[in-house]
Amino acid sequence: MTQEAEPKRKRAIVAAVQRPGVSDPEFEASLEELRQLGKTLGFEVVGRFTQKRAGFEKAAYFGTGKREELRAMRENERAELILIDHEISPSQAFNLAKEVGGEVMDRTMVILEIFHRHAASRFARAQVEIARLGYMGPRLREAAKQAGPKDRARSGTGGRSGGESHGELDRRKIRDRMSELQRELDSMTAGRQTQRARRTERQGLARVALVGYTNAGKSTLMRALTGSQVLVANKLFATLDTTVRALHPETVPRVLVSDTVGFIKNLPHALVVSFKTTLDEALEASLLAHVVDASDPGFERQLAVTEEVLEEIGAKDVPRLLVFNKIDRGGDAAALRKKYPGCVVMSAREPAEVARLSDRIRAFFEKELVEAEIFLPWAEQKLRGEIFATCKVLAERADDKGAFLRVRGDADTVKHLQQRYGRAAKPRSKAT
Ligand SMILES: Nc1nc2c(ncn2[C@@H]2O[C@H](COP(=O)(O)OP(=O)(O)OP(=O)(O)O)[C@@H](O)[C@H]2O)c(=O)[nH]1
Ligand SMILES: [Mg+2]
Repeated sequence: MTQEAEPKRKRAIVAAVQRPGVSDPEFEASLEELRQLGKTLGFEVVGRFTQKRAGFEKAAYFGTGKREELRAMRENERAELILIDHEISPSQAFNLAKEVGGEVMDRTMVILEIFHRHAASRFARAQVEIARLGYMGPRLREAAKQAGPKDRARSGTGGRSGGESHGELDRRKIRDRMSELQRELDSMTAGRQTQRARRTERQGLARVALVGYTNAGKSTLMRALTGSQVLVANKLFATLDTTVRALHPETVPRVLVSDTVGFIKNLPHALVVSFKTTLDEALEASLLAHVVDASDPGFERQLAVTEEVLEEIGAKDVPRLLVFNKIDRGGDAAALRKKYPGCVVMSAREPAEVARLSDRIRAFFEKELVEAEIFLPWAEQKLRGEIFATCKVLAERADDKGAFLRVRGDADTVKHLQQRYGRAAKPRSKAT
């Protein structure tokens, strides 16, 4: 794979076939995004190469004449890499590289490589590796097929058991490694679920998740809303893990904010699947703050892509708060407010606007709150802390059996507390 500590940046050409249904602006935006993705990987993008075509050429993506042109351009520009703005088949990639020279990376490969480099936690690394192996498997098979007879002949004399070819051996290794990683993930998921259950119990259920296209400003808002130090970077897919913090200044009950992995057009399916676990946690939120970069000319497409991915991972029905961010850089605030009623238009750089967003989030959860009375027997006083941490206590009175707390809190939390202490309050004599 591409090396980390390279003295000089690799030169790359972005290339794509424009099919009939794809408009020029859409096509341009997508190529520009691929260029950004390439830059995120540290490549120097030295050229762009396109062809209008009814469809992808079956054997090698571009038509015959165009492959010749691309080869000449690559040699001229001394480019080592061709980045293709679609996911192409293993044999297309193989054939194209053979004719054009250099290394061919398709959009999926580029995104997988970025995720691979940015994955920091054990959890994220395992998720990315599974997705990568799933992607690499068919490509190794293709390489083995192309090496064909030679590969077989070697396997006869080599020390491999059972007469396996290179291809078969690699395939088996990949399968084994994938199931090993999956087991690892499953055990980590179990741990995370317990943690999550504890957290829910301890801290209440008011959760808002920041979701949206990559680079929209989710982590910046997370920092501003919670006063925490999460990673903010002007690169794509800076965040791969879900982090959770309390909305600041803290309220009772607390509102928890989570930051999530960004979305992108044609997010490789393997990544959607493997990041579902990470996103699940966020999607248990009662509110999704969908952050959109209002200053990006392609924001509407990005908004639509995010909605599609949310639907795909089963979050279609979670209430949304649409947040148009980066308005200091550009965008038409009045038009946005008109077209998207109820949206927030803001800049994460303006503390007053962050405070307004914070108020909107609080208001959402306020509406969900209920008022109720919780009875806390004298013997259970050590649990007062939990009530005070999860609900706002409005009034308190007491009799000889215990305390009665008038609280305002999340309906589920209040019910849970009432059941827990209410039961303990009942006389035990009648119980069998
Ligand atoms: N001008 C301006 N820049 C902003 C604003 N919000 C965020 N940014 C910048 O946009 C870039 C991306 O911000 P992040 O918060 O890392 O974006 P993200 O949505 O978390 O991105 P991923 O983690 O890659 O999905 C950073 O350079 C931020 O400083 C804003 O309101 N105005
Ligand atoms: Mg981020």
